Amino acid sequence: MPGLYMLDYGAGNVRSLVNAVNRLGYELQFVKDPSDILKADKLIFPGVGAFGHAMEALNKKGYAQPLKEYIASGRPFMGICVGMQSLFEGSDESNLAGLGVIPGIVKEFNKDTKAVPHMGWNAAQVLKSTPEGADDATISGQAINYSINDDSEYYFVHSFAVPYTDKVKDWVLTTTQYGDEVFVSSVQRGNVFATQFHPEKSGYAGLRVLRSFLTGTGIVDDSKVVVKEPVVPANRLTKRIIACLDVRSNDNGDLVVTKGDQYDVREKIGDGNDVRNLGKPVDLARRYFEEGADEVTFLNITSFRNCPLGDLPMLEVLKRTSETVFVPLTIGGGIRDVVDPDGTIHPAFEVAGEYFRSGADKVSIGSDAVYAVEKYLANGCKKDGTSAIETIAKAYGAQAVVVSVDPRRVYVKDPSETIHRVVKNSQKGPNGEEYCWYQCTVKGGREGRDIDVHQLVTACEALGAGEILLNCMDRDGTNSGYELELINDVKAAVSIPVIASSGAGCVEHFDEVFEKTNVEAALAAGIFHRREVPIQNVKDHLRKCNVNCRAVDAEL
Ligand code: 1PR
Repeated sequence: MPGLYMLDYGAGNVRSLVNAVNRLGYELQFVKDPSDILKADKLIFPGVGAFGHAMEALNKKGYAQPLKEYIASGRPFMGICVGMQSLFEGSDESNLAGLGVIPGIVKEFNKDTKAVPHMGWNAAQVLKSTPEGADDATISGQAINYSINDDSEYYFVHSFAVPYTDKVKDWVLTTTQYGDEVFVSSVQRGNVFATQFHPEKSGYAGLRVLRSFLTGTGIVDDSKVVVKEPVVPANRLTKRIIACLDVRSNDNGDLVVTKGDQYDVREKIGDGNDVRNLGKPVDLARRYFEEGADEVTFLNITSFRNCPLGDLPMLEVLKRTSETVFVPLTIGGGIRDVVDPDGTIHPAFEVAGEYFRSGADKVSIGSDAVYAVEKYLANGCKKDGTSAIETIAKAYGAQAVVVSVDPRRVYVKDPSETIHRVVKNSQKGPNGEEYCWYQCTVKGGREGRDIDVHQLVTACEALGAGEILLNCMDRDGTNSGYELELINDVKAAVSIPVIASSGAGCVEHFDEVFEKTNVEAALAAGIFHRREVPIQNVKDHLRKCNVNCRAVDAEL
C-alpha cells in the first residue's frame, strides 16, 4: 500500500505497530514532515504517553493543522490510544486543547473505586451495525465493526478515558466497562476510526482489527448504520497471566533464559556449577505468546555493562521478539543512569527510551527504585524530579514504569523488635517466630537495605510508578505457592496494579492468588520453562473457578 503512513512523534513503542502491519503483509512510511500527512492515502496515529505530551509534540512539529485537514478531507484515519483521545476537544490530563474533531473531554478514571491505570485485557461491546444486524457486513468495502468482536478481549493501558454520554453517541463504536465506569473504547464515523485499546498488543484479535482497517476502504456510509444503546455488561477485565524470562549470559557467553531457586541460578547437580539454561529468549517468548500468555517479561539479570548502551544484547532480543509477539513486553534489569565504556553518560529515561524503541511497552526498575525511595524518604517525602521513576513516567507515562520488588522475610518474635511494618506469616521462622517484615534488596537480592516493602511501594506510587511486580525471594523457584500475606499487604497499600510473582507450582496456586488477594496479574517462570504446567491449563482451571481470563487465541 504505497500511501500508508504512520504519524510518530517519538514517544514510545511504535515498533510493535510497524511489526504488526508488516506481519499482515503491509509496509508503511513514517510522517517525517507536516507535508507528508496530506500525501497519505491512509493514516495511522498511534499515540503513546500523556495527552499533553502528544498535543505539544503535534503542535511543535506542525502536525496538528495538516492532521485536521487530512481528517476533513475524508481519507481513512485510524487512531490508537492517545491517538484516539487527541481527536476530542481536550483532556483533564492537560491544559492543551485536543484536535476537536469529536465533542467531549477525556476524563481521569476514579482511583477510589479501582486500580488505575486500567491495565489489561478487557472486552469491547459493539454498538454499531448494519440494518441487517450482521456485525461483519460491509458497507462500501469496510466492515462497520472493524472486526471488533464482543467475545474477544483487547489490551488497554490508560488512566484517562472518554465517559460514555449522549453527546458522543454518534461516534461510539464500542464501549467498555471498567469497575463502576463505562467508557468509549472505540469510535467510528465516516472516515475516522480509533481505538482506546492497542490492537498491535491485543494478540490475534487485535491483528484482525488492524487488518480490517488495512484491507477495507476505511470509509463507512453512516446513513446506513444502526446504533444501539450500551447494556451494562459484567466487568470483563481479565486477570493477566504473565510469563517471565530471566535472561543472562552463561559461562560460554551465550544469552540464555535461566531460572533460580531463591535467586541462585547455578546448577546444583552433577559436577558442574553452570548457569541453568532453559532455552533461548526470543524462541521462548514466541512460544508463550502462542500458548496464550497475556504478557511477557524479560529480566536482564546481569547488567551487560561492558558495552555501549546502543549495543546492549537485550535490545536485539526485544527487536526480534516484537516481530512475532503481539502482547505487551516488559524489560527489567539495568534501568538506571548508565555510563558507557567511553565515559558517555546516559540518564535512565534515555536507557528506557532505547528499550521502548526496540519494542518494549514497559520498563521494570529494581535496585534503582530502592535507592530513589531511600533518597525520597531522607528528603522528608519530597520528590525532586530526578529519579528514574519520575523521569521515565514524565516522558512515557506512568503505565510504562513498573517497579520490580525483591523482598525477603526478616523474622521477629514480636512486632516491637523492629520499626518496620510486620505481618503475621503462615510460615514460621527458624526459631518459631510468627512475625516478619519484608526487607527490600538490591543487586538481584544480594544486598538487603533498611527499608520495608510497604515503604517502598507507597513511595514508588507517589513518585509515579504505574505498576508493582512483587517477587518474594523466599518463594522464588520453590513451587510452594504465592506469598499471600505479602501480596495482600502491598495490594492494600497502593492503588496501582500489582503483579503477584514467585512460587507458582501448579494451576491451583493461580486460582488461590486471585481468590485470596485482589491482584491484577500473576507471573510465573519455572513451571512454564520446564513445561510442568502449560499456560492453557492455568487458564482452563481459572475459568472453571470463575476467574475471568483471556481465551487463548491461536490463529489470525
Ligand atoms: O536491579 O533494576 O537491575 O533489576 C534486576 C532485575 O532482575 C530485578 O527485577 C530482579 O528481580 C531480577 N533478578 C536479579 N537477579 C535475579 C536472580 O534470579 N538471580 N531474578 C533476578 C529474579 C525474577 C522473578 C521470578 C519469579 C517467578 N527472578 O520475577 O521470575 O520469582 O519465579 P518462579 O515462578 O519460578 O517461582 P535492576
